[in-house]
Amino acid sequence: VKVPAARFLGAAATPGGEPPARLPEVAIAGRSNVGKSSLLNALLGRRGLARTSRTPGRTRQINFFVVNDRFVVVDLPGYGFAVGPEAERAAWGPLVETYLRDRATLRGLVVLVDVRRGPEAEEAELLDFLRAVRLRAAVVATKTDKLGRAAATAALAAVRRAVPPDVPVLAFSARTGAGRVELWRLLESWLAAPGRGAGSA
Ligand SMILES: Nc1nc2c(ncn2[C@@H]2O[C@H](COP(=O)(O)OP(=O)(O)OP(=O)(O)O)[C@@H](O)[C@H]2O)c(=O)[nH]1
Ligand SMILES: [Mg+2]
Repeated sequence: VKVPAARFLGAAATPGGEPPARLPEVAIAGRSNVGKSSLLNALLGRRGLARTSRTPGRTRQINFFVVNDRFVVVDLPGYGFAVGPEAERAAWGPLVETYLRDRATLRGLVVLVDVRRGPEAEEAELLDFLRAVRLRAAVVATKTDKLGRAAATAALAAVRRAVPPDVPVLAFSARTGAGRVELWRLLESWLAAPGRGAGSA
Protein backbone atom coordinates (compact mmCIF):
# COMPACT_ATOMS: atom_id res chain seq x y z
CA VAL A 1 0.00 0.00 0.00
CA LYS A 2 1.29 3.43 -0.94
CA VAL A 3 0.69 6.08 1.68
CA PRO A 4 1.24 9.45 0.09
CA ALA A 5 -0.86 11.42 2.54
CA ALA A 6 -1.53 10.83 6.23
CA ARG A 7 -2.53 13.59 8.59
CA PHE A 8 -3.75 14.05 12.14
CA LEU A 9 -7.53 14.34 12.14
CA GLY A 10 -8.31 14.89 15.79
CA ALA A 11 -8.35 13.42 19.27
CA ALA A 12 -10.88 12.38 21.88
CA ALA A 13 -10.13 12.57 25.59
CA THR A 14 -13.71 11.84 26.69
CA PRO A 15 -16.55 9.76 25.19
CA GLY A 16 -18.30 11.79 22.52
CA GLY A 17 -15.19 13.84 21.72
CA GLU A 18 -14.37 11.86 18.57
CA PRO A 19 -14.22 13.59 15.17
CA PRO A 20 -17.33 12.89 13.04
CA ALA A 21 -17.49 9.29 11.75
CA ARG A 22 -17.25 9.64 7.95
CA LEU A 23 -14.66 7.23 6.56
CA PRO A 24 -14.05 3.54 7.31
CA GLU A 25 -11.78 3.14 10.30
CA VAL A 26 -9.38 0.63 11.91
CA ALA A 27 -7.90 0.96 15.40
CA ILE A 28 -4.84 -0.25 17.31
CA ALA A 29 -5.04 -1.27 20.98
CA GLY A 30 -2.68 -2.89 23.43
CA ARG A 31 -1.03 -2.49 26.79
CA SER A 32 1.02 0.57 27.49
CA ASN A 33 4.42 0.66 25.80
CA VAL A 34 3.70 -2.36 23.58
CA GLY A 35 4.40 -0.29 20.46
CA LYS A 36 1.05 0.98 19.17
CA SER A 37 2.25 4.40 18.10
CA SER A 38 5.42 2.91 16.61
CA LEU A 39 3.36 0.43 14.57
CA LEU A 40 1.23 3.25 13.27
CA ASN A 41 4.24 5.30 12.27
CA ALA A 42 5.81 2.27 10.56
CA LEU A 43 2.58 1.50 8.71
CA LEU A 44 2.17 5.05 7.52
CA GLY A 45 5.87 5.52 6.81
CA ARG A 46 5.86 8.67 8.90
CA ARG A 47 8.31 8.62 11.76
CA GLY A 48 6.82 11.30 13.97
CA LEU A 49 3.12 11.20 13.13
CA ALA A 50 1.91 9.26 16.15
CA ARG A 51 3.82 10.15 19.28
CA THR A 52 6.01 7.44 20.79
CA SER A 53 7.93 7.41 24.03
CA ARG A 54 9.87 5.32 26.47
CA THR A 55 7.59 6.39 29.27
CA PRO A 56 4.64 4.00 29.61
CA GLY A 57 1.15 5.38 29.36
CA ARG A 58 1.90 8.45 27.35
CA THR A 59 -0.89 8.28 24.82
CA ARG A 60 -3.88 9.14 26.98
CA GLN A 61 -6.39 10.09 24.34
CA ILE A 62 -7.76 8.49 21.22
CA ASN A 63 -5.86 9.87 18.23
CA PHE A 64 -7.33 9.77 14.74
CA PHE A 65 -5.28 9.94 11.52
CA VAL A 66 -6.78 10.14 8.05
CA VAL A 67 -4.96 8.34 5.23
CA ASN A 68 -5.31 9.39 1.59
CA ASP A 69 -8.67 10.97 2.47
CA ARG A 70 -9.93 7.40 2.18
CA PHE A 71 -9.81 5.81 5.63
CA VAL A 72 -8.91 6.50 9.23
CA VAL A 73 -6.45 4.75 11.54
CA VAL A 74 -6.78 5.19 15.27
CA ASP A 75 -4.16 5.08 18.02
CA LEU A 76 -5.83 4.08 21.29
CA PRO A 77 -4.43 4.86 24.72
CA GLY A 78 -2.59 1.92 26.31
CA TYR A 79 -3.96 -0.05 29.23
CA GLY A 80 -2.17 -1.73 32.09
CA PHE A 81 0.02 1.20 33.05
CA ALA A 82 0.72 1.49 36.78
CA VAL A 83 1.71 5.14 36.87
CA GLY A 84 -0.10 8.42 36.30
CA PRO A 85 -3.06 10.09 37.95
CA GLU A 86 -5.75 7.72 39.22
CA ALA A 87 -8.42 9.70 37.36
CA GLU A 88 -6.68 9.14 34.03
CA ARG A 89 -6.33 5.44 34.69
CA ALA A 90 -10.01 5.19 35.67
CA ALA A 91 -11.02 7.03 32.50
CA TRP A 92 -9.49 4.41 30.17
CA GLY A 93 -12.32 1.88 30.35
CA PRO A 94 -15.30 4.12 29.59
CA LEU A 95 -13.45 6.06 26.89
CA VAL A 96 -12.18 3.04 24.96
CA GLU A 97 -15.15 0.75 25.59
CA THR A 98 -17.59 3.40 24.42
CA TYR A 99 -15.50 4.00 21.32
CA LEU A 100 -15.23 0.28 20.48
CA ARG A 101 -18.93 -0.34 21.08
CA ASP A 102 -20.41 2.73 19.40
CA ARG A 103 -18.11 3.94 16.63
CA ALA A 104 -20.26 3.34 13.55
CA THR A 105 -17.42 3.43 11.01
CA LEU A 106 -15.04 1.15 12.95
CA ARG A 107 -14.28 -2.00 10.93
CA GLY A 108 -11.89 -3.84 13.22
CA LEU A 109 -9.37 -3.68 16.03
CA VAL A 110 -5.74 -4.74 16.00
CA VAL A 111 -4.76 -6.04 19.43
CA LEU A 112 -1.04 -5.60 19.78
CA VAL A 113 1.01 -7.89 22.03
CA ASP A 114 4.73 -8.12 22.67
CA VAL A 115 5.85 -11.32 20.93
CA ARG A 116 7.92 -12.18 24.01
CA ARG A 117 4.94 -11.85 26.32
CA GLY A 118 1.97 -12.99 24.28
CA PRO A 119 -1.68 -12.41 25.19
CA GLU A 120 -2.54 -12.20 28.89
CA ALA A 121 -5.78 -11.76 30.83
CA GLU A 122 -6.40 -8.24 29.51
CA GLU A 123 -6.09 -9.36 25.90
CA ALA A 124 -8.40 -12.34 26.44
CA GLU A 125 -10.95 -9.97 27.98
CA LEU A 126 -10.58 -7.52 25.14
CA LEU A 127 -11.09 -10.26 22.53
CA ASP A 128 -14.23 -11.42 24.37
CA PHE A 129 -15.49 -7.84 24.44
CA LEU A 130 -14.87 -7.43 20.69
CA ARG A 131 -16.83 -10.59 20.00
CA ALA A 132 -19.71 -9.27 22.12
CA VAL A 133 -19.84 -5.98 20.21
CA ARG A 134 -19.39 -7.77 16.86
CA LEU A 135 -16.12 -6.15 15.91
CA ARG A 136 -13.40 -7.90 13.87
CA ALA A 137 -10.16 -8.55 15.71
CA ALA A 138 -6.60 -9.56 14.90
CA VAL A 139 -3.66 -10.10 17.22
CA VAL A 140 -0.38 -8.64 16.04
CA ALA A 141 2.76 -9.81 17.84
CA THR A 142 5.26 -6.98 17.69
CA LYS A 143 8.94 -6.35 18.52
CA THR A 144 9.91 -9.58 16.69
CA ASP A 145 13.30 -7.93 16.03
CA LYS A 146 14.09 -8.39 19.73
CA LEU A 147 14.33 -12.16 19.21
CA GLY A 148 16.47 -14.30 16.94
CA ARG A 149 14.78 -15.99 14.02
CA ALA A 150 14.19 -19.36 15.73
CA ALA A 151 13.03 -17.80 19.00
CA ALA A 152 10.70 -15.44 17.12
CA THR A 153 9.16 -18.36 15.22
CA ALA A 154 8.60 -20.29 18.46
CA ALA A 155 7.19 -17.24 20.24
CA LEU A 156 4.81 -16.53 17.36
CA ALA A 157 3.57 -20.12 17.43
CA ALA A 158 2.90 -19.74 21.16
CA VAL A 159 0.89 -16.56 20.50
CA ARG A 160 -1.06 -18.42 17.80
CA ARG A 161 -1.95 -21.19 20.26
CA ALA A 162 -3.09 -18.68 22.88
CA VAL A 163 -5.53 -16.87 20.55
CA PRO A 164 -8.96 -18.16 19.43
CA PRO A 165 -8.60 -19.94 16.05
CA ASP A 166 -10.90 -17.53 14.19
CA VAL A 167 -8.73 -14.51 15.14
CA PRO A 168 -5.82 -13.89 12.72
CA VAL A 169 -2.33 -13.64 14.23
CA LEU A 170 0.44 -11.71 12.48
CA ALA A 171 4.06 -10.91 13.31
CA PHE A 172 5.39 -7.36 13.13
CA SER A 173 8.42 -5.20 13.85
CA ALA A 174 8.26 -1.44 13.80
CA ARG A 175 12.05 -1.38 13.78
CA THR A 176 12.59 -3.49 10.65
CA GLY A 177 9.21 -3.10 8.99
CA ALA A 178 8.74 -6.89 8.96
CA GLY A 179 5.08 -7.84 8.63
CA ARG A 180 4.05 -4.47 7.24
CA VAL A 181 2.78 -5.83 3.92
CA GLU A 182 0.76 -8.63 5.57
CA LEU A 183 -0.79 -6.21 8.07
CA TRP A 184 -1.75 -3.77 5.33
CA ARG A 185 -3.38 -6.62 3.42
CA LEU A 186 -5.49 -7.51 6.47
CA LEU A 187 -6.45 -3.90 7.16
CA GLU A 188 -7.42 -3.35 3.53
CA SER A 189 -9.71 -6.39 3.69
CA TRP A 190 -11.37 -4.96 6.81
CA LEU A 191 -11.75 -1.52 5.25
CA ALA A 192 -13.43 -3.06 2.20
CA ALA A 193 -15.80 -5.19 4.32
CA PRO A 194 -19.22 -4.07 5.51
CA GLY A 195 -19.51 -2.42 8.93
CA ARG A 196 -21.35 -3.73 11.94
CA GLY A 197 -25.06 -3.97 11.45
CA ALA A 198 -24.81 -3.49 7.68
CA GLY A 199 -26.72 -6.08 5.64
CA SER A 200 -27.76 -9.43 7.10
CA ALA A 201 -25.85 -11.18 9.85
N1 LIG B 1 12.91 -3.04 19.11
C1 LIG B 1 11.68 -2.57 18.94
N2 LIG B 1 11.22 -1.56 19.73
C2 LIG B 1 9.96 -1.11 19.55
C3 LIG B 1 9.10 -1.66 18.55
N3 LIG B 1 7.91 -1.01 18.62
C4 LIG B 1 8.03 -0.11 19.61
N4 LIG B 1 9.25 -0.15 20.18
C5 LIG B 1 9.74 0.68 21.30
O1 LIG B 1 8.87 0.49 22.42
C6 LIG B 1 8.66 1.73 23.13
C7 LIG B 1 7.17 2.05 23.20
O2 LIG B 1 6.69 2.30 21.90
P1 LIG B 1 5.36 3.15 21.65
O3 LIG B 1 5.08 3.04 20.20
O4 LIG B 1 5.47 4.51 22.24
O5 LIG B 1 4.30 2.30 22.49
P2 LIG B 1 2.75 2.62 22.74
O6 LIG B 1 2.06 1.32 22.76
O7 LIG B 1 2.26 3.62 21.76
O8 LIG B 1 2.80 3.23 24.21
P3 LIG B 1 1.67 4.09 24.95
O9 LIG B 1 1.18 5.13 24.00
O10 LIG B 1 2.41 4.66 26.11
O11 LIG B 1 0.60 3.15 25.38
C8 LIG B 1 9.47 2.76 22.38
O12 LIG B 1 10.71 2.89 23.01
C9 LIG B 1 9.65 2.17 20.99
O13 LIG B 1 10.81 2.61 20.34
C10 LIG B 1 9.63 -2.72 17.72
O14 LIG B 1 8.95 -3.27 16.83
N5 LIG B 1 10.91 -3.12 17.96
MG1 LIG C 1 1.32 5.42 22.05
